[in-house]
This record gives sequence, C-alpha cells and structure tokens, in this order.
Amino acid sequence: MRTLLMILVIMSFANWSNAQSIEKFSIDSGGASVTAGGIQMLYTIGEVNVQELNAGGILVSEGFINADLKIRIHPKLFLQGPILNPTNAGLMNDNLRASGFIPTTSPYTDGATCNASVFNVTGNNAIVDWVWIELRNKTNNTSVIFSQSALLQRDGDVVDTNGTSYINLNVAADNYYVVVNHKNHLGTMTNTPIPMSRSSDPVVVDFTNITTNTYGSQARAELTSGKMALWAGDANGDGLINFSGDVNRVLVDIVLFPTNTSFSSSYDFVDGYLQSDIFLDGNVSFSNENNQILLSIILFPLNTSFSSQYNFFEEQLPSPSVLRSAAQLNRDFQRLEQTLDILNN
Ligand SMILES: [Ca+2]
Ligand SMILES: [Ca+2]
Ligand SMILES: [Ca+2]
Repeated sequence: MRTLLMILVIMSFANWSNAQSIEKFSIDSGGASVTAGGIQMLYTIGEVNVQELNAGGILVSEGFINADLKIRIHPKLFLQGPILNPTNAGLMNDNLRASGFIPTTSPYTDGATCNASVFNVTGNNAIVDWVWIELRNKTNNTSVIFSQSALLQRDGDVVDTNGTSYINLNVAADNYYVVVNHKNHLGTMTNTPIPMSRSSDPVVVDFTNITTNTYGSQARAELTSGKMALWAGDANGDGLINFSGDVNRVLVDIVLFPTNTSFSSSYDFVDGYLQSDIFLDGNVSFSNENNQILLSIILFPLNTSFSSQYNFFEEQLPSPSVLRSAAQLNRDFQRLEQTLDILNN
C-alpha cells in the first residue's frame, strides 16, 4: 500500500512538472452545428479570443472551431443529342432514365456510384446521364488537378451523385480551368481559369451561355434557341467525330448486340445503355445515329467543303480528358476487331 501511494505521488509530481500554463479564456458555450449540401459547419457563439502557445516544441492553438468549407461548383451544360428534338422546349430528354437504363455506377474511370432512388425524380431536375468534370492547373491547362463523375439534370444543372446538391470539391482555393465532358459528346473547357474560393455559394460555370468563352474553335454546338451544347456524335468516345471511327462504332454496337444473333446491321432492337447512343434515348439504330453523325460532320462550321470524310472535328481541349482513358480505347479497339472478323467471315 505504501509503495502504491509512493508511485501515485511520483506520477502526480511528474504530471505536474510537465504541465503548461495556459491562460484562462472566457468563451461562451453557445453554438450549434448546421448541415447543408454535404457540408457540416460547427459554430460557437462568444468572444473572439484566439491565441497560439508554443512551448517545448508543442504548438497549442485555441479558439473557435473553423468551418470545414470546401470549394463548391455549379456547372451548367446541355448535351446536343438529348436536346436536338426536345419533348419539352429548353429541357434535355430523359429517356435513358425513364427506361431505367442509367447505371448506378458511373461509366467513367472513378466508378462513382449513386443511389437508385436518384433516378426516381421527374421533371426539370430529372437525371439525363452521367457527366465528367475536371479542374485544371491555372498555369498549365494540360494538368488535371481534380476530376470526378457527376450527374446532369434535364435543365442543364450538373449536380453531385445525390442528384440534387452542388458539387463540393476537396481542393485548395485557387483559379482553375473547368472542363466538362460526356462519353459520346465532345468536352469543352473554359477559356480562362475561374476563381474559386471556399464559400457556401457555388461558382456557376454556365457552358450553355454563348458568352461563356471556351477554349479552341467551334468547341460547342449552337442550338436554335441560341443556347450552346456539347457536340453529339462521338460514338466511340475518342474525342474526334469522324465517319470511319464513329459510324463504325455504331455498327459494332448493333452487330455485336447479344440478341442480334444474325449479326444484322439493320437489327432494330438494340436497347440499353450504349456507348454509341448519341441521342441518349436508350436505342441505337443505324439510321438514327449514323444520319446524325454524318449531318454533324457535313455541317460542322470549319468543314467548308462539306466533306463526309472531314477529319478535324475534334474535342477542343489542350490535352485529352481523363475520360478518354487508354483502357476504354483499347476495349473499343478489341470490339472493332471482333466485328471486322465477323463481317469478313
Ligand atoms: Ca435543375
Ligand atoms: Ca469518335
Ligand atoms: Ca439513340
């Protein structure tokens, strides 16, 4: 017992000898936390009384809890395919969603997922498809700082995987080029870096607006409404709209469709979530998709000779999007080879 008491006394003394003296502060215990759009903010009500103590190599900060704010972004875009023949003027069609074809796992490299209930929403905020966003370095626009999958609403809002919130990005406050992209449309990038600070107000980047300048030449399609859209027609997703690559890819998706046992190019039941479905209506047909691809190539403003073999209808980005992954292109190449084998035999 005596030994134990002695040990306790020594321990107490040891603790006392290491103790540091910190001034007393009177901070009110009032406060609460609020959560909105995936951001939780804790706040304390009281006097501002913050100091840092540095003693024995240990830095102690005291004061109020800082809110963990992130950069919030609100891109807006139209995809030309689902808005060319709109059921409701000014809104993209959402046939893929209505048919239950949009996967809960993103088709892009990050494999982001969403809850299936996200696709139950109808009306202006119904989901059209998965899209892809990138932030690029303000001094080197080929350097992708951050990228992720996101969801696109019928009215053009690009939102988080919950289908409603603006997107919170876990990156430092800075200026960034913003890229938006889609698997069978041509992506586009802001012409200048956009300032982004840590704020609960999202930074709006409106690619539907003609006054939002984009990188390169003829990067977007102008709709009859005067709004801008990402060019449809990149059926094989390689960043170039051309006859050989994209018309062939439509053929691949039709001829290799599992129920098309006769490998017919005019098979009419190619339904589902398909790479070459450029209208995003849940069906690929030789006439629909290929007529549009051909029309787009011939009428592309820089194709002054109206040639179907025009080969410079390219995604206007300083370097390829992360979306155009080597793996994807390799898969497409293998599928093309398989198809050519079938057609030749
Ligand atoms: Ca909306
Ligand atoms: Ca292509
Ligand atoms: Ca289609």
